[in-house]
Amino acid sequence: MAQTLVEKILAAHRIAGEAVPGRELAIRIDQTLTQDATGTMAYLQFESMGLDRVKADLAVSYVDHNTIQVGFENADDHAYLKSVAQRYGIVFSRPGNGICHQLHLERFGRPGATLLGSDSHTPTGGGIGMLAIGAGGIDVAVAMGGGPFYLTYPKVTLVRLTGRLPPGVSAKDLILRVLAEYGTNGNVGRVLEYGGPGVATLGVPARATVTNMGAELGVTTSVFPSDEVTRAFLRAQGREGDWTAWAADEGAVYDRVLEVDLGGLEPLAACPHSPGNIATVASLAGRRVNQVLIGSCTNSSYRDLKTVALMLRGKKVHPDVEVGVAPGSRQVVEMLAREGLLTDLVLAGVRILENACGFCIGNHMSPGTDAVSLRTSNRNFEGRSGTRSAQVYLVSPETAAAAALTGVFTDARTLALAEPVAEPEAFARDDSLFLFRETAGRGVPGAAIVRGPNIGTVPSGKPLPERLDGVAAIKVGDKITTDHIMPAGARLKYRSNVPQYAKYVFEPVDAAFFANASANRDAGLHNVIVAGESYGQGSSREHAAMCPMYLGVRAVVAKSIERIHLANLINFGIVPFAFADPADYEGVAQGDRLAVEGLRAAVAGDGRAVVRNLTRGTEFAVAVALTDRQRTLLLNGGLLAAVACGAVC
Ligand code: MIC
Ligand code: SF4
Repeated sequence: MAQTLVEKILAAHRIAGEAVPGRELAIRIDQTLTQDATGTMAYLQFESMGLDRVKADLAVSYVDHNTIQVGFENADDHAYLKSVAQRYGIVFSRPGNGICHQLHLERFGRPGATLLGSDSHTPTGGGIGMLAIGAGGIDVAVAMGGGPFYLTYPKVTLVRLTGRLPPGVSAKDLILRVLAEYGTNGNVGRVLEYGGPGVATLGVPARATVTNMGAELGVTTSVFPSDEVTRAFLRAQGREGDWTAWAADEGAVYDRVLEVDLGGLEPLAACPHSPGNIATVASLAGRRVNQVLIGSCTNSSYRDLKTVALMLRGKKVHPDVEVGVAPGSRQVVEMLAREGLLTDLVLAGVRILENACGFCIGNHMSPGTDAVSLRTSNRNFEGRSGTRSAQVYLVSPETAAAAALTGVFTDARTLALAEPVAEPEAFARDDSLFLFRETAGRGVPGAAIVRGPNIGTVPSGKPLPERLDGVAAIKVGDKITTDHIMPAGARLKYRSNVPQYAKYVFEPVDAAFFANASANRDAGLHNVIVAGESYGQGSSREHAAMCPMYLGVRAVVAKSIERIHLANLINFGIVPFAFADPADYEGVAQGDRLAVEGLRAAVAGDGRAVVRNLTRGTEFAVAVALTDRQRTLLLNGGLLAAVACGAVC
């Protein structure tokens, strides 16, 4: 039978389970990646598994998020990550090398392979024809150790592209168009596969922009075929040997098809405060702009930044606009420098930022009060920029450059380059900031691991109690992101220290949560989180489950929960219940005393339970659909606890 590309890659990696949408499938993972903000916990968990080396074909540890180094914490993390990499056979990408997803695409990604990364934008690798998936750190630790990754067998949507992008319109406008169609919730359990004649007109970095921001849809991943364009990209990276052709069979059947004529696209923007809140730039034209930031793992390639440099060449940025450019990697910096394009940017008045996540995660370049900030990154959740009142819009590099010049939203088609920037025949290559390549996969047994005072321990979970006796410690609305649950920005440096980081759980929503939840826990009560639709959108950070677990959270009751966060909750022993009737959400208030008799029995059985609201004298039904493996994890108090007691290996 004719197969989709997704079916082919999954079939080639299947270990167990059925190829039936909705069922659980176990797959082999070829490559793993971590970044520093999730990496320290991932490696602490890997260490606790007692293995002597990594077993995946390739494991890479990147440092790109916490590079600001105010205080000792970031540097402690870097030293720990470096020493772990040496010891266990992991390639270590030093700070200064670039952003994990851009670097992985350039130097390691392989068509047809599977990649699991402890970052939600790992699907960037889909631009090169990989099946690249984001997950919590502990799932990546298991995959590094050679264990399978479990996913729900997906439904596959075909995005069929025709035509060619017009001047001034680029890949960002395509993914914003897809976001306008499908929104940021309700897409769990799907993969987007791109196909059609328009695919051949898009270079690999453009494809990667599209698969990167598939994360904002909430899909498991997105993937492009591997074709002659992919081959040319790998050749230009000196890696043609890694190329193989991958495409869907003629006549493959899809669950859904979205037709997009690239020629009919126009510049778009994701408006505050959601990547799914799409408007045309033309409809915003003339509105003032205070800040323009270009970079992040979505749009920091050579092609993107050369386009910006050429648009700014010989001109000056508007005096009322602060403009920054953060290249994606050293390769990009080197090529911009060699071609004089950095000079163009500097002379135009651009601030050149470090080739790292930087502004995207809100730990620097925060905008001023009420400022309008145009960014080429992928998320504009309220407060993520570091400034609560800022209005962040997500746009293409072309739209960003146009606003940098004019000081207002401007349709980039009016300032487009006469000739689009072509992909180079050869990229500059210097792999000297990748360490331990020679011992990759083997490691250096006995090499010392460096643990500064910022390196904490992973909290261990306790078995699920027979009965839930708790409090609705917080009630939140729809689309609560992991940035709401576990803020990054200025708090990011506490990632390796759970007791410290736990002080900021739900800080942007309810600053009293830590005190209240700690008091409940200390009084022997369980904490429960009550939430609306699409709880846990956004990042893969497992701290959004680990820190609540540390504060005694044993259950979430939500209208719906996003994929990575749901897996993280189970990995940390928190039961992810859904309201059987979403209308019951209205009948619970923050502070209500809640009880579930037979909590263990419900999890061990069909997942159905009744929650008694002791404060109001009411009750409502909840349910959780679990596989046997997930039941075992929850009953034992999470994945690490289940491994420790031998319930899973
Ligand atoms: C993000 O973009 O939100 C992050 C920071 O890269 C996260 C990972 C993290 O929280 O460390 C992600 O996307 O998974
Ligand atoms: Fe880094 Fe931003 Fe990409 Fe997350 S989305 S990996 S913070 S550049």
